[in-house]
Amino acid sequence: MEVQSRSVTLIGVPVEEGSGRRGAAMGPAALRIAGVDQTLIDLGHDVRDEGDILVVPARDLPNHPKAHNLRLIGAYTRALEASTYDAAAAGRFPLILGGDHSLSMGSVSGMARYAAEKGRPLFVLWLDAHSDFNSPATSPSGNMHGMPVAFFCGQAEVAEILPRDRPLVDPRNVFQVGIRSVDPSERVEIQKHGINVFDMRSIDEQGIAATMRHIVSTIEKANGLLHVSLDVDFLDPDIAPGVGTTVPGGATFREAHLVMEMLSDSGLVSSLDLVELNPFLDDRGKSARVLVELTASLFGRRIFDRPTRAA
Ligand code: EXY
Ligand code: MN
Ligand code: MN
Ligand code: MN
Repeated sequence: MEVQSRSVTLIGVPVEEGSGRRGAAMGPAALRIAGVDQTLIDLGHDVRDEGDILVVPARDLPNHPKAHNLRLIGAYTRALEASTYDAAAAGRFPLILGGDHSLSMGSVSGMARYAAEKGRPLFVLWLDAHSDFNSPATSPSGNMHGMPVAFFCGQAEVAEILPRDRPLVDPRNVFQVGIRSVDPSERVEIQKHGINVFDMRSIDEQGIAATMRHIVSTIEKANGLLHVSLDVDFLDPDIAPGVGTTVPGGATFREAHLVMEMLSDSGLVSSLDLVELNPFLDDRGKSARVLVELTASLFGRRIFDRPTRAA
């Protein structure tokens, strides 16, 4: 299959205050050092790097005991919502270099606004050990990187970070793959709201290829756009130790690549987050390199071209 050349905008988001520990702010730098831009250029894409988003805490937001650093996370959310939307509206592919997972409140909201303007449904593929469906009311930690899915589905309102009438993501359009660490209240909420969960047991039983075929065909039938959010802890800690929330039993190197290769073939993906990379915890750049390799697979790198299947 011929790889379509894309215009890609890199947006660095050095946020770590959603995670409750230091280090993820170095993520964008590590991904650049691992060569994310040149890798995409070598694959034939047009790459523009916007540099890092820098914000000051939003003074109109309250301090909140159960949503730590709300004023700062709120400011990042607003700025990234706008940058992501602007890149997509300019016909470019927003590639977000994180930063902790709270940034997806902004990137997904920006894509939801773009999709709504296009009259197409937005789907989200959440590749993560965690379901990230807490709200300030349910969170055991108060860390906002555990809240983005609830936020962009309209279930984690705490103060007006974004306009309340903004386009939301339908929870039934969210696919979570690789899940293996869910809080008791999240378990209730994700089932109540109809999130599609493919936990690690389901991947063990069905295989990742069948899982991805199902997801891709669902999105194709709906003529949807797809945002992919890749949390480092989706991967097994053996291949990606550079993250603050490792959980054993994650996706293997080949499972993760097959996800990206099948997504690449589908042509459905319109935006990507690379999140939770903590270079301070990494092993000689290993996790940053894996993320860049996976991005290359999503953008068309192949071992061999596949024969075109007969219709
Ligand atoms: N569920 C836990 C919490 O809300 O505190 C842990 C969340 C970890 C989130 C990481 C980014 O995926
Ligand atoms: Mn996450
Ligand atoms: Mn996670
Ligand atoms: Mn609810």
